[in-house]
This record gives sequence, C-alpha cells and structure tokens, in this order.
Amino acid sequence: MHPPNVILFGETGAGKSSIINLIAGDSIAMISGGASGCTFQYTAFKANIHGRDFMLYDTAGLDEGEEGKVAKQAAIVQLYQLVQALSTQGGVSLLIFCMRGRLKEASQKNWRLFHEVFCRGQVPIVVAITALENEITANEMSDGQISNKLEEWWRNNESAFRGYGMHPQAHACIVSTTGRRNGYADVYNVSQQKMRDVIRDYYRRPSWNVERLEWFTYVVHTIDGQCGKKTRQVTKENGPIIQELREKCGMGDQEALKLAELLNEVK
Ligand SMILES: Nc1nc2c(ncn2[C@@H]2O[C@H](COP(=O)(O)OP(=O)(O)OP(=O)(O)O)[C@@H](O)[C@H]2O)c(=O)[nH]1
Ligand SMILES: [Mg+2]
Repeated sequence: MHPPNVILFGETGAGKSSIINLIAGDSIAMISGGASGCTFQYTAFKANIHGRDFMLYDTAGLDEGEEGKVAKQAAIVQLYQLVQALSTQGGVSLLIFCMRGRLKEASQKNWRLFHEVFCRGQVPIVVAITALENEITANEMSDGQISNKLEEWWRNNESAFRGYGMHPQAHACIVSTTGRRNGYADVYNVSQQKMRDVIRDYYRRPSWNVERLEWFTYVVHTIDGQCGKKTRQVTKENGPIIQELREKCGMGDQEALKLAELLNEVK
C-alpha cells in the first residue's frame, strides 16, 4: 500500500517547501533565502501526520520564467510528469495550492490548469495562505485566539476566491516560518496543527489515478490516389483538452499548442 500522495503547488516563494517542513516538524525541504526560485525539481518527502504516513511532493514554482526561476512551461510539464508518475504509485490524494499575499489572476489560471485540467476536478484541493504573521497583533494570545485572528484573513478574502471560481474544500491561514529569534513560534505551532488537520480531514480515499490526457487525436482518412488506388493518410488534430487550455487557463493559441506538444511527450 502506498501512503497517500499530497502535492503542493503554487508560485515561487509562496512557501511550499516551508509548509513541508512545517507539516513534517523538521527541516527536510530546502527553502529559498533570496528572491530567486529554490525548488527546481519535484521532490518527495515522507511525513507522519496524526499517526499515518503521507508522501508530500514539493514542486517548482509556477511563474513566468524570470531569471533564476524554472520557466513556467517547464514547471507545468513537471507537474504533469508528477501526476502521471503517481498513477503507478498510488495516485493523487490531495492538492495543496500555496499562496502568499493577495489572490491574483495568475493564481486562478494555475489552479484551473492543475485542478480542473490535469486532475479533471477529481482530486480534493485545499488552499494554504502563508505569511499572515501581521494578522497577529497582540503578544499574549491563546491558540484559539491566534486561530481566530488568522481566520479573519479568510473571512475578508473568501469572496475573491469565489469570484475567481476557486472553491477549495478547506483553507489554512498560516505562518510557515518561525521568524527571527523564534518570534513566530506560537503562531507557527498553531499553523502546524491546522495544516496537519486539513490533510488528515480532506485527502481523498481512494486516491485518484490521473488518466493520460489525449492532447491530440489521430484521424485516418482514405483518399483516392493515382490509378484509382486508395491510400491512407493520417492527420494529427487538436484534442478537446487543448481548447480547455485556452478557455480555462487563458492561453493563446500558440501557447496552448506548444504546451500540448510538450505534454504529449510525457511518458
Ligand atoms: N514572513 C514569512 N516568510 C515566510 C513564511 N513562509 C515562508 N517564508 C519565507 O519565504 C521564503 C520562500 O519560502 P519557500 O518555502 O522556499 O518558498 P517555495 O514556495 O518553496 O519557493 P520555490 O521553491 O522557489 O518555488 C523563505 O525565505 C521562507 O523563509 C511565512 O509564513 N512568513
Ligand atoms: Mg521550494
């Protein structure tokens, strides 16, 4: 039996690797110190959550390819490679969309691409919002009060998610760094509990095996050749999922086609 597979995705610097360390309670994933991207290849980490083993997958940030970051298309191809690889290793049980700061249109596109197109909307998705330390204004607060303060962010931003058609099964408003001189220790501990609870409560049982998507279809035509002979000709046509790249993920024709060609090569 494979442990349930949980994939974290989102933009560079959102805090994906930090969240893995938070969940595991140990520094197992490398986090970035500067402005450039840190995680370039997806990596698996085993973590025990409330007595059960899970595999957590850290992935490269989904950004426009600026210097020092994995180009966006390469990061997308990696995500697709990961879900395809997992189809023979226990499937996918949960997606965690990691973000920091305000919700952006790019977030919606990444969300739709991974959740709706690649995973066909079949895998539960939760959102983790990091860097909410400024929500905590007082010093002496109980865990319940800290939780409540963090939740305020969600109450103020939930409508923006709905507006973008993003409907997570659950959300976790967190702080995923202990801060300088351990200044965020209390909120970090509350965040750890929250992340662990969300994973325990929302992972899919049984997991979902992401199917191979038909990016192109091959149509055989029989045409009249010379001397009355019939000849067969195969044409490659765009499959319906390419249309989803345009409509759901806001890609232009060329962008969608180029990506489909790359994804079609994934074994
Ligand atoms: N202030 C603050 N900083 C955080 C928080 N969580 C993570 N960070 C910092 O944000 C930076 C980026 O964190 P990472 O965990 O490396 O982000 P990532 O999403 O894995 O980034 P890539 O691997 O580049 O895609 C690091 O310097 C972290 O210490 C948080 O809750 N608050
Ligand atoms: Mg990382």
